[in-house]
Amino acid sequence: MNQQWWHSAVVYQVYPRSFCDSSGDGNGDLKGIISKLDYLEKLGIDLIWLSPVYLSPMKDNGYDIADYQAIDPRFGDMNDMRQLIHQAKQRNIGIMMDLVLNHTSDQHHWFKQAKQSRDNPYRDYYIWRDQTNQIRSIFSGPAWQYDPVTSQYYFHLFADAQPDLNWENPAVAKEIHQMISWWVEQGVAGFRLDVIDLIGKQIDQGITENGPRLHPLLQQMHQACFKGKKLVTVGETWGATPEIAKLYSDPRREELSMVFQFEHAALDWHPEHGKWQVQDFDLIALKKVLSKWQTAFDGDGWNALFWNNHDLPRIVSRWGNDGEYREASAKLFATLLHGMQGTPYIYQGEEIAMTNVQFAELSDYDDIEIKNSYQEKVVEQQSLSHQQFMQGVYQSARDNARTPMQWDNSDNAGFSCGQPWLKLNPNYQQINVANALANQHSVFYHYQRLIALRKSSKFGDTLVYGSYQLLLEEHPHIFAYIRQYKEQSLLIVANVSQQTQTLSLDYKLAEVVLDNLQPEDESEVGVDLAQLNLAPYQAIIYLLA
Ligand code: TEU
Repeated sequence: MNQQWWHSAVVYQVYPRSFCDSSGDGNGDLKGIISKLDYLEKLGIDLIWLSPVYLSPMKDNGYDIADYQAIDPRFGDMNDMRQLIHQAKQRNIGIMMDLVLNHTSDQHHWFKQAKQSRDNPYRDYYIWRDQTNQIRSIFSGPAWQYDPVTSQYYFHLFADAQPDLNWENPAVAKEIHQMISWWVEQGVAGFRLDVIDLIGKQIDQGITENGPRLHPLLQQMHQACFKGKKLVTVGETWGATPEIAKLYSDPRREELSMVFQFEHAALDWHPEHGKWQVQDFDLIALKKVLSKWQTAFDGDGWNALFWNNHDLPRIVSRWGNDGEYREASAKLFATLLHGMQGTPYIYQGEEIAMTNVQFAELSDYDDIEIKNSYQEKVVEQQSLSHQQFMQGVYQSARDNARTPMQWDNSDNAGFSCGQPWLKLNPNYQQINVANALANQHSVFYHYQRLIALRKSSKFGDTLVYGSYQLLLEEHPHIFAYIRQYKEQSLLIVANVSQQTQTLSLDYKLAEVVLDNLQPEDESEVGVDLAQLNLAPYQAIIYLLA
């Protein structure tokens, strides 16, 4: 395989509004992020994926962009952005910008112009029709909004305040390429491309995802913006199968470095109610999906590994145990992910095992997806009761990931000295960065060790490039696999349950590399893999003889 610098990188996602507020207006900001760079350097990450900080009316927290080349005043200004890029670079951390290219805000000057008349030069930057079709918005309701000024409908796959760009129009591609190249000149290290699998759509044929124009458009973008530059790019692709993922990330095709696939992330969603009514966790199914992705590429692509992001519930609450075994289960999921082949992504707060939140009132929540879905499912269709929906919110809503970062046990968890834009999780008194840093056995230091292992001369090659082989495929509680590179084999074995599990593995042990329950204890060297006892949520990396 052709080795790339980003193969061994670890990415940390910052959701700026909730990370750290330096100004006291209740919104996180760029200066706040700068003040935490030492913390991120200590964790050991290489890249920050910065969720959108551009000028935005914040209908969807910045995923509705009004100006791609201006910073929203809530977050600071372009000088702060330059400072962030510079200060991060001094710590060998690169900044990945979030490119939202499927749509803009309705406050973008292109859309304001486009709305004025049918013959406005910007009209064709967006998608207008006299008649609608059956396509639905991902945020509920029809994907069409009637505009009385020009008596036509415009198309929006997300909120009506997020009109879709018309990628059929070459002028759109040209403007976007110029904008991306401008960010490259500012010294960013790469990009995350929001819902990129939607840009090749053919609306009149009812095709939104994976449309015929998608890959040609990405190849053009690569030629115009990425080629020959030291950049990393990751696409958000909800509809990717391994075959589709190869189209994006096979280096010979010159499109993207890698994509996020979501097969595992939607594994427990209900066929009809989706995330609002989740089904039981099925470890065998999870192993099957992740193992399929681990073995799918063989050099023709690369995995982006993640449990969490700003759209997903916290992994420790979702499939771990956020009560008695919060720390153990958080470390277990960290071990499983960082033991795999691909580039790991950590979402802010994951490294201290922040949990989901349960606010009493719907009005305590901010997310447009929650509000629109409530309107559709509870108010209009009455297919879920208020209680059922709130249960869904507690399990899967996006705001679970968006409560402010918990830095210490002072007011507002040290996130802000003002009124935070979204309520905090009340558990910040116990779960916070200050506590984590003070305890050598904390989840934070487990992440730090995992990152260090990936970069170590002893195990790095195996963790980054080793082949993957799943063991005990049908075991309902054990997730175990082997990574092998040249002469070295690592066994990663985890007990994803609250009971002790005993198992027998036909391998000889050389060394305990990392044990989530006893990080510094070497006394296990005498362990017999033929008779292995794993405590609840124990996860161990062994070097095999
Ligand atoms: O997310 C895409 C997306 O489809 C999610 O909204 C997802 O469908 C939803 O959480 C599942 O119920 C991206 C961004 O990550 C998200 O924050 C934005 O809201 C969305 O695009 C629109 O830009």
